[in-house]
Amino acid sequence: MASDISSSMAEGRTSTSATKSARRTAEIAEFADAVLHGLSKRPRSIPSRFLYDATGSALFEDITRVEAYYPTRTETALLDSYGDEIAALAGDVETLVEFGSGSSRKTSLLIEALAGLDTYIPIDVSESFLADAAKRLEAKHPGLNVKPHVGDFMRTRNLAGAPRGERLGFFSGSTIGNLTHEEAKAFLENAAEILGVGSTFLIGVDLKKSLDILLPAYDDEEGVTAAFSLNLLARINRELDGDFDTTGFAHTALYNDGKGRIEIYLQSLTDQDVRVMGRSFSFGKGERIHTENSHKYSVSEFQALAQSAGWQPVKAWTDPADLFSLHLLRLA
Ligand code: AVJ
Repeated sequence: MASDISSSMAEGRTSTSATKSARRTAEIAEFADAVLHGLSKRPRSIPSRFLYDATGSALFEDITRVEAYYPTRTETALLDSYGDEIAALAGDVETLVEFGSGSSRKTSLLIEALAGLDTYIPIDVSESFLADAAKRLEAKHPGLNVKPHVGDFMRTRNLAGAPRGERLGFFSGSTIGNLTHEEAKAFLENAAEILGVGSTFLIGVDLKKSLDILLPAYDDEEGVTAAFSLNLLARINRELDGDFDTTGFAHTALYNDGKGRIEIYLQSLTDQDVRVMGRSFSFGKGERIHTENSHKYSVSEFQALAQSAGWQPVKAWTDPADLFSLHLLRLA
């Protein structure tokens, strides 16, 4: 099909091995640009999406099983408790569109609650994650059409060739917390474009809370989060010919009250020089690289943000300890 071939060049449902290796080369070039630029400017920062290579994504999966990391199990419990009510409010959903291929456990709970669902479209930049997710969900939900869409959901404008149907979007895990308020608004506007008028959108959003709970969730005693952060330096060493001493930097998490977010840094433990792609970077002791933000919202703050992007709040659910929220929105 001609439309499949053309859409697979930049984004689409299938790709050849030539397309895959071209994509890989482009990915490394983009990583190189971001790292060289990010280490040269002050304050130093590298965009958080680069934390999620195959190793980083596997380490993030480990984080979701750490006791101190409450978001995943709390959101799963909310879906388990309120899936039927969410499905009833969303109406006759035919197509579920997931932004990021997500954890199949949470997606399965939602799929089970949506009685009339016939198509599931996960959108993700990683073709291999998509293939895995598709296989698992197809096996678990016989009769469900799974149509993975390879692409960056911040840039995808439409799902070429995908069935129209009544659509429900799903963006779980408070991944939206990685984005600044401005970026989150742009994401919600783009999702409105993709999903279309009449659709609904279910979003998991982490709540503001006591630092006694928040800080350990981003700096667990087992060191899983530290390993996840430090993998960024290991990735630079692997892909960009870097010589970071990964024991010379420490994972640091703090809460920025003004911005309502956890900020994650890698902090140099000594004065040291590091080489990346033949360029040298000097770090003073205590100097840091900003690697990730995790924004927290009250229910009303998130509803106001959604409204500013054209979405109407339908209902929000929270757990008894007020750790996490699920928001159902509608596009009128
Ligand atoms: C993947 C963005 C949802 O913010 O909780 C967790 C990322 N980083 N621990 C979060 C993360 C370190 C996570 N999100």
